[in-house]
Amino acid sequence: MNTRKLAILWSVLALLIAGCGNENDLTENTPNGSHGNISEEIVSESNVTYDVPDYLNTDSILPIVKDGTDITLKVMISQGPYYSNMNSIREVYFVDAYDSKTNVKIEWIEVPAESFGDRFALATVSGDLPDIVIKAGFSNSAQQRYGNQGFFLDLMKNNLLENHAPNYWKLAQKHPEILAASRMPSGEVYSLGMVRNSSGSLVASKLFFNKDWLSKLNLTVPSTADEFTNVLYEFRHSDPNGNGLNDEAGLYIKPDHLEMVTFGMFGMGNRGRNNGYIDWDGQNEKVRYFAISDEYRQWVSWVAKLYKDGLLEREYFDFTESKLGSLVMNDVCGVFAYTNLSMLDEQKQNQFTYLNNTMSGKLGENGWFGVNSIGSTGSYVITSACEYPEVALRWADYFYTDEGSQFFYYGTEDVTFVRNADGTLRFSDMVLADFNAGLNSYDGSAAYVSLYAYGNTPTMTKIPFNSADDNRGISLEAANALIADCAIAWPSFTYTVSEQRVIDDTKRDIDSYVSSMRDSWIMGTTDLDDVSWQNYVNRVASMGLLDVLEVYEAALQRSRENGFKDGYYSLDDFN
Ligand SMILES: [Ca+2]
Repeated sequence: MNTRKLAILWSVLALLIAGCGNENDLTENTPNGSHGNISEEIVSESNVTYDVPDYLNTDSILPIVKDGTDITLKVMISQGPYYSNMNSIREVYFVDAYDSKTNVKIEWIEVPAESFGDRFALATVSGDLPDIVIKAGFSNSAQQRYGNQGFFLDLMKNNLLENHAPNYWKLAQKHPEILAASRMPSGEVYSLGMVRNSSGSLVASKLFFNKDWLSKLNLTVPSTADEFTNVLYEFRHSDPNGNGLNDEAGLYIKPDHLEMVTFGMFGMGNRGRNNGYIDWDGQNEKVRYFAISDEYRQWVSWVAKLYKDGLLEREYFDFTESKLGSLVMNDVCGVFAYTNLSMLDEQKQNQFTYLNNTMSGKLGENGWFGVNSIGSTGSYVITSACEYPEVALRWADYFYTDEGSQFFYYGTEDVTFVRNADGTLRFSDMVLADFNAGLNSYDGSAAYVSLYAYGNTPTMTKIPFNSADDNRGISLEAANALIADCAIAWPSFTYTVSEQRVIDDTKRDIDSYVSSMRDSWIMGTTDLDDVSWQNYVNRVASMGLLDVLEVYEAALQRSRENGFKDGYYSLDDFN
């Protein structure tokens, strides 16, 4: 492994690059703040007067603080795979290079992801809080708890977020889901999240079809539920791989992906997947728990029949990505759904095509359940110990610009990455040397450039800067074809403490009962007859469903107050 050599090289390069400066202003907003030594006042466009600490550089987006300023921030990072194997996080190109760009020194506190929760809890007790926490993925309820205890800084206070994270703020104005996802019921925002502003990352599940098999059997990509069932039947029974054996598999699909790609044609899951079986009942204008709807009963009986007829693989409950990969490589799998095609080599990927539109059901219902929200939270938190919150916010805000996004994911052009003729980016041969020599995985090699591996970063997923597998090739084409049929997804909402209790207890129990009934109906261990169904509906009601719905009504109402509007995505939003 050449990583030590790389690390030395990085530090030499960082010195060289530091001299180049970075004058490209990507925002019209002027940074400003309310902390530290006040030397001047700036009036913003909205005529709000605010104070700017004298150490902040206000002439350009970088450096963050003026030359000669001595500011150190303590950043606690939750290290997943790849990073925890390194001798030091400084082996990552980003780390020293960004220090040079910002004039801000970072003292890294490296904590393995497995022990992060305990380690951070200890820091709150010992009073030794870092200034910033990155990649920890704090849940909304954890944010609320630490926020209420005074450990996390409220970024809405003194308009910190608007003034010192102008690029994040601009995205949040364009996509109100961002604040709807992160704003607490009492108004605080404790974290920045990953902004999913690409169709590839929004469409969480894509459905793929073997082109050769379709053409051999004279079939087209399905547009209705019946056509889909027929494709499954013909693939299973008409020897599309042409070996004379009835060896073709039925649909082999992860259970949650089966729901993501088929609920829509049964008229369910019309606000994305972030809130489980909760969606919007447009007719009655209220939230709905659709797992007790007639539509859900029809869906369960359809799946049970696929299972009984062998059109759904018996082992789909125990889905693994590697098994799917091997079924496809052995040419016995003609249809599957997944986030992307990374488990296949490029030649195999090119054998697959995708839906042109979402499939429709008997009454013409369509839509897609497998949709993520643009807004998420928990990737970047500033603690109450931070003396320079405006610096800390600007440190992350850069990653929500095009230029900063490119730097975050890929580093520096002609050093860590090169630009392809079509405008996409790829890591340089030097970065991928270990990968090409078979000594490291692609992601493992990329982790020596960026903090991105395993996600949870304060970034956006805009193309071409984020080129995760979802954002490339046929997976991206499949997402682009569906995105206009996808309703804007509700984010994971925030709850009051008492509402959270209903979600954690009542809803969890209901969901768990619902899953067990679903599985026993699909496998045929319980008959899905009127008596069984009515008992199930009654049981869900008796477990406290009305309380759950009430919580969602309140949460949805708050998200609307934060600007969330129903609508559909448009591909143009992301180009
Ligand atoms: Ca065959």
